[in-house]
Amino acid sequence: MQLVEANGAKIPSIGLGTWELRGRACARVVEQALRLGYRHIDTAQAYDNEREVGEGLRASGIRRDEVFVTTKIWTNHFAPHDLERSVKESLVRLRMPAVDLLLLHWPNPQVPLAETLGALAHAKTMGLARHIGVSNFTVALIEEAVKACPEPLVCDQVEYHPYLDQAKVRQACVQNGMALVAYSPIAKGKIKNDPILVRIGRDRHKTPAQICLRWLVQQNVSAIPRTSRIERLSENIDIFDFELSDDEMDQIFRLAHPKGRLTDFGFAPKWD
Ligand code: 1BO
Repeated sequence: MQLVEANGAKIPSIGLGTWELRGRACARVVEQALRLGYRHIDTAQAYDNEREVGEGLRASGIRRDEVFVTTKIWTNHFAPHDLERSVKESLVRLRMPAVDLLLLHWPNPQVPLAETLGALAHAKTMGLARHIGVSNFTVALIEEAVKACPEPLVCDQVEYHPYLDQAKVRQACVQNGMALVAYSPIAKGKIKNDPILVRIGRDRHKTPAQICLRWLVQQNVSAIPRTSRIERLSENIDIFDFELSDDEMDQIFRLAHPKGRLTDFGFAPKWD
């Protein structure tokens, strides 16, 4: 598995996203993914599945230190004291002494960012996380966070797929030595009949989803496709035996459009 290196972290370029996976189905998909070769699992307090992610990992028989596990702190726990307590609760649910990557799930303007980042960095120095980062941060918020955080931030996890232009966020990540981790990397399945991706896929004997994931990985992005279908797991990691040409990469970049964003909430920041 290829790795994305960022401020000391080595993040496997494909991971399993678990947003909206729950209960036994979640544990089963995590177990199966690890058996098939995944070494990166992404969860969050808000997904209500940390317990099952831990169960799936233990059931897989893969050693804990071989798997890169990310969790994210929900915004109502951003006050410093609360943050530490909530991270400890996540670790109890996961049954792990530490996660590999701990993220702030969304910006929360109600709590001063520097205070939350101080607590996040403290969680790292206490050994609760090997690395820390942010999610759903805009360029301005990345810049503010990098300046305010006493420890290096290794990533911004954001929605990214061919229909959403993330050039500005990507650039800010590169400038700050951070990785971009892409959630919804196949646009929640909306790419599957895209004529450009279908055509490139036909030439390459790959599916549109594989073309999409390969396009991300070639940008040094780590992608975390979610699937509840076991057969899709193998498809999503079978992308390391071919390379898209510059022209193919450009054709896919041109698919972005202003209405491409799929995940937006009232509490989201003003996007770039
Ligand atoms: C509310 C969840 C967004 C993606 O992590």
